[in-house]
Amino acid sequence: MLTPMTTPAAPHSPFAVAPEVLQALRGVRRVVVFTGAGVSAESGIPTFRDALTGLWSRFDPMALATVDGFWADPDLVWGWYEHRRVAVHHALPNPAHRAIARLARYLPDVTLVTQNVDDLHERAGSPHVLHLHGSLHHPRCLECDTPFPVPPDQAVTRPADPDRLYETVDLLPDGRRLPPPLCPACGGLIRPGVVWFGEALPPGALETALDAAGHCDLLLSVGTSGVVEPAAGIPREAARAGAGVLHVNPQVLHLTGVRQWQANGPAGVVLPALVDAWERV
Ligand code: BJW
Repeated sequence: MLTPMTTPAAPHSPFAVAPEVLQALRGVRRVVVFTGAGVSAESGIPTFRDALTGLWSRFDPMALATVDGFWADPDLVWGWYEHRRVAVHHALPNPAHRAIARLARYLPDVTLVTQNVDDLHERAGSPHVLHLHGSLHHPRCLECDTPFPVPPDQAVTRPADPDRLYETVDLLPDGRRLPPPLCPACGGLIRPGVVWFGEALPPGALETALDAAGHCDLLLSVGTSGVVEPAAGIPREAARAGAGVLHVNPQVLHLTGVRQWQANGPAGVVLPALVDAWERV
């Protein structure tokens, strides 16, 4: 039976968790939390596909988020990602990240799987985060995969002095083109540590996430459009295995299948209320 819950969250009021959702939370032990860009939206980090504010409404994903785009214009791509990496460093975890970290403190088995390339779950206190799409904070060599450590709070570019690994630069408000540093091991271009379109996910990450989804009682899907494969298969796998799936999203989703619910509102409002209610059931 489809049980939609579409109670809107009024600004500045606690979110009312629907009785059928509370019922679904009762007795749950194994939980997968699956997050997307929406969980970080209230930290000021743009999503990808929201109309007007999403990154892909302003930037071309084929030019910026593919290996071919990087080969075509490495300075454009490196500069864009350095701008985003430093912006994330200055952002703070929001109540949604903190509520998810709190969940793991009283439920026996919580697996946190994120599509996000920021580190806000970790900074909110979640100790083990499975990053399906890599991380802005771990650039590496395009050719030999050697990690290339960077300062967290400053953008870097190729140095004029060949004895140095990089030089730090000030960013302009809208970003700027920056030649990527070169790998000290092989001389290859340093690339962002994220997963671009057409690239494989980090080894073992998808398998671990699918295994957790296939053995959970409930999957909480937070702030994702669910259009990017193979990540979108994770909630599907939980549903296939008989778990309940609860979607947290301000947009009303068109759900099909049994034991699917939605809580419509910003994650930073819905999740603290949900976790409060969960602690009491
Ligand atoms: C809120 C909120 C608030 C707002 N609170 N919520 C099958 C069919 C069709 C295509 C494919 C397929 N299989 C593979 C593909 C191709 C492709 C793909 O999926 N394309 C589709 C888009 C058409 N997939 C790939 O290429 C993947 N690789 C692959 O399949 O490789 C195969 C292979 C195997 C072996 C060897 C070699 C290759 C890789 C996908 C990589 C995705 N990368 C990106 C960019 C990362 C780097 C960067 O940051 O720049 O990852 S794309 C982008 O989308 C990013 C995200 O992680 C990902 C998902 O987006 P997300 O998180 O769902 O964000 P949005 O913006 O879409 O949604 C936000 C949601 O939040 C909305 O619903 C809002 O309403 C909501 N929201 N405010 C709660 N306050």
